[in-house]
Formats: sequence, structure tokens, C-alpha cells
Amino acid sequence: MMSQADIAVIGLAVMGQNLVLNLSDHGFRVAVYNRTHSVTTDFAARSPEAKLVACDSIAALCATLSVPRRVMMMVKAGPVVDELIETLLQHLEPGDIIIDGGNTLFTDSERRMRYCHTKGIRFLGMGVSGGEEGARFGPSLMPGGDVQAWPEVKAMFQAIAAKANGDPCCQWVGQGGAGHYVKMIHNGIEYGDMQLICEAYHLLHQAGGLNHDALATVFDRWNQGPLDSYLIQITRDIFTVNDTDGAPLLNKILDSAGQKGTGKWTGINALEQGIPLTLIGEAVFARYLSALKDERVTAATILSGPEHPASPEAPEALIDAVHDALYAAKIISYAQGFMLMKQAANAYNWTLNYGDIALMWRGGCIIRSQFLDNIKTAYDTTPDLQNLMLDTFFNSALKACQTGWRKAIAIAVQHGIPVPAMSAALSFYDGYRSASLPANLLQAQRDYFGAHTYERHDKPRGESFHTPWATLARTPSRSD
Ligand code: NBP
Repeated sequence: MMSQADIAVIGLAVMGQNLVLNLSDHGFRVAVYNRTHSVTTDFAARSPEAKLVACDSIAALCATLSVPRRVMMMVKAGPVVDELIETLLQHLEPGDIIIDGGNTLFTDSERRMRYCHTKGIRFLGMGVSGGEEGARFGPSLMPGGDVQAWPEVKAMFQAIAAKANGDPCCQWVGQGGAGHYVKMIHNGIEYGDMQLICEAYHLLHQAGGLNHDALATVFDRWNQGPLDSYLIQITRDIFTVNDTDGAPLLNKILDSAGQKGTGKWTGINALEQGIPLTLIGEAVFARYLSALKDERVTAATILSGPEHPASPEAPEALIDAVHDALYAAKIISYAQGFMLMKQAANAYNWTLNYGDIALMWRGGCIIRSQFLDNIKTAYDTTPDLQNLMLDTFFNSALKACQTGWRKAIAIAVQHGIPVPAMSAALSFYDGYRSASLPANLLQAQRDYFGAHTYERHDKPRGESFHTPWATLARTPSRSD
């Protein structure tokens, strides 16, 4: 008789299949099931070396597992996950574990964990990042949910996860939906990083006149320094790919961006939590603006740009300025992302370890970068760091980049090139470092039209004042 399986995977599309092969490589026997059974049999036939148990029903899948049963779902997020949980509950016993590795909204994982708990089942919501290759050779895994389940799966998931300096990019995140929450922030940051790189490309191409070969060289150089990351590396590669006619393939791709919604979730959560997540917000909006392709094509013939076109920039100076703008804005994006996680930890009663989160993103996932080592060091050194920007390393980096950052944005403005994420980052930085902002006027306006009251500098916080503004207002003197 075949020995029992260590874990089951339901859903054998690209992610499920690659995770199964990764588990098998690490010595785990995996029971597999897919809604369309031919996918299961084809996969088993194509993977004769793998330690698989191909099952044609969920009942058979559960029957083949060692106890406590560990069942991982790698299916589309949404109602299908609830349906699968209902089916699984018919075949599992108290103490068994269900893991959702899909891109699930964290509130759904919260709800499912509570529901499974009422049935005696331990539920984990685990963010998985790294796409097909990550799943196959080492993903970033962000597990959260029922903490009682963690010791039962820890060794297995840490074995298959990516490693950063020898440490697994898989650490316990927190109760309930914390794992999927951190995955959501990861995806939001991914939106921000990608948008910043697109803005750098736009500036260098349009204002500096760099062609694709020159861009590839610049990105290759940037990948040797503090911007060293997977996204810079793949962007460098993209610049080198030509179409069959020898022209850069990139120029033939329609400039209308798609999205699956996780960046939007991050933005919505930031609005709900009252955190100024401006860069990721702009990155999501930039995708929406790009998708208005037909409207933009029409507007391009009607709306004017700068009256006197700026002369081309000296490439080397521009390259340095854009590098600094990209690096500084990236720091702001991560600072904002960690601000949101800190607020969420308070709101949802999680104890998040920010150094561990940086470690989980250090390898295996799309935002992996050398820079995350510096974030890990910052939070390991000062776990209650108020803001990443206040860490000595990042404060110095922002100081060093500031001149180039402002210059790059000024050049963009002069050339009429949109840089929503880079400029939102700079405005946020200037706002955050301002002891005074014009919100005094805003409070006066609110009090004027809505009697919303205001506080005063010269009185204790919490004391409210109201002024009959219309009664006291004087007619301004006119010079003419
Ligand atoms: P998909 O998101 O395309 O999901 C398709 C899989 O779900 C197929 O195996 C399908 O079976 C199965 N499925 C469906 Br749909 N309904 C089912 C049901 N009622 N019962 C059993 N199986 C069902 O697959 P994926 O791209 O591998 O992604 C899996 C999860 O991982 C998703 O939540 C995704 O968002 C997440 N994720 C994806 C990536 C990535 O790079 N693709 C990265 C990180 C996370 P079928 O063969 O019968 O249609």
C-alpha cells in the first residue's frame, strides 16, 4: 500500500503544479486534486519523478493524508474557496488544517478562520508570491491565521520557501487575516515599484532621448547598486528584446495597463485606516489613467503641454537625477507601506514583526531586492521605529538623493512628462517633515461653513473653539 501523503494541494493550475513539484523536491509526498480531473492525470503523467498521489475526488484526497491532515488550496480567490471549505469539512476531522494559498482578501481569511474554528478545523491564510518560478524553486510565503496550526506546517513551508542569507522567506505573520494582509501590502508595494520604474523609463526616454540599448545599460548599472532588485533586472532584460523585425518589442506593446485588484485593496484599506499611502494610490490611479487609451489619444490632439518645449537634458546628469528620484521615492513607498501595516496591527490586534516581513520579501517574490536587507536591519535594530524615514540609514539616503530627486521632478514638469508616483513621494516627504502645514486654513474653512470647530496652538489640545467668521469678516482693501 502507498504510504500516506504529507499534504494535499487542490488546484493544479500554474501555481499549484509548481508548488507540488517544489514540495516533492523537498521530500514531501503530495496528494493532488483538480476540479478538471484530466489536469490531474496529465500532471501526474508528466511528473513521473514526483512524489504524487493523484486523486479523483476530495474524499479520496482527504483519505490519503496523514493526521493531522493538511490541505492547501491553490484556486481562484472568492466563492470557490468557501465552496471548497464546505466540501472539505465533510471529510476532515477536528485538528486538521486548511491552508488558502490564493490571493485572498484578508477579511475573507479572518471570516474563514473564525468559521473553521467553530468546526474544530485550523485555518491558515497564506500569501504566496513569486509567480510560477517562485512556486517551483522557492516562493515568499506569508502565513497567518490559527497560530495552533503553524507548528504543524512550519518545517514544510520553510523548507520550500526562498532563502535570504540562509533564512527562509517564510515566517509566522499573525492571527486571522494577517498573512493575506501582508501579501496585500506586498502587492501594493509591487504596484508602486513598477510605476516608479515606468516613470524613470519615461523620463530617460523622453527627456534624455535614451534608446533601448542605452536604457538596458543604465538599468544594468543601477542593478549593481542600491536599486539592485528583481524588477530592475527584468526591466533591463525587457529593453534588450526585439520583435521579429528587429525593432524594440516594448514599443509595440499597447500602453494600457491591466490589474487584478490587489493594489486597489491596499489603497482602499489605507483610506479606511487613515494612512497617507500616496505613492501606491498614485500607482493604482496611473494604471486607471493608462487604461483610458482612447480618451488620451483624443485629448493629445486637443490639450496643450508646456508652451516652449524644453531642450533635451544632458544624459549623464539626467540619469543620476532619475536614479536618485527612483531610490528616494522607493524609500517613501516602503515607509508608507510599513506605516499602514503598523496602523493595521493596532486596528486588527496583530503583533507584526516588521524585520521578519522585510525578510519574507527579501527573496522569492516580485519585490525582492537588496534594499530589503536595510529595512530588516532598521526594524531589527529598532523594533518600535516610528517611521522608516527616521532610521539613520534611510534618513541619510533621502538626504543624499534629495537634490537629484527634486531635479528629476522639475525636469519632468518642464517637459510635461507625468511622474505621479515620484512627485507624490516628494510631496509626502515635504509634508511629513513640515512642522507646519496649511491645515490651519482648512480647519478655519470647516468651522466657517459647518461650525466644525478648531483647536488652537495657544490652548491645550482637545479644547474646541468656534468663530462666527461671516460676522467678523472685513472687506479686504483693493489696490485698484
Ligand atoms: P488560477 O487562479 O487560474 O486558478 C485556477 C485553478 O483553480 C485551476 O486549477 C482550477 O481548476 C481551480 N479551480 C477552480 Br477555478 N474552481 C475550482 C473548484 N471549484 N474546485 C477545484 N478547483 C477549482 O490558478 P493560479 O494562477 O495557479 O493561481 C492560484 C492562486 O494563487 C490564485 O488565488 C492566484 O491569485 C494566486 N497566485 C497566483 C500567482 C501567479 O503568479 N499566477 C502568484 C501568487 C498567487 P480547473 O482546471 O478545473 O479550471
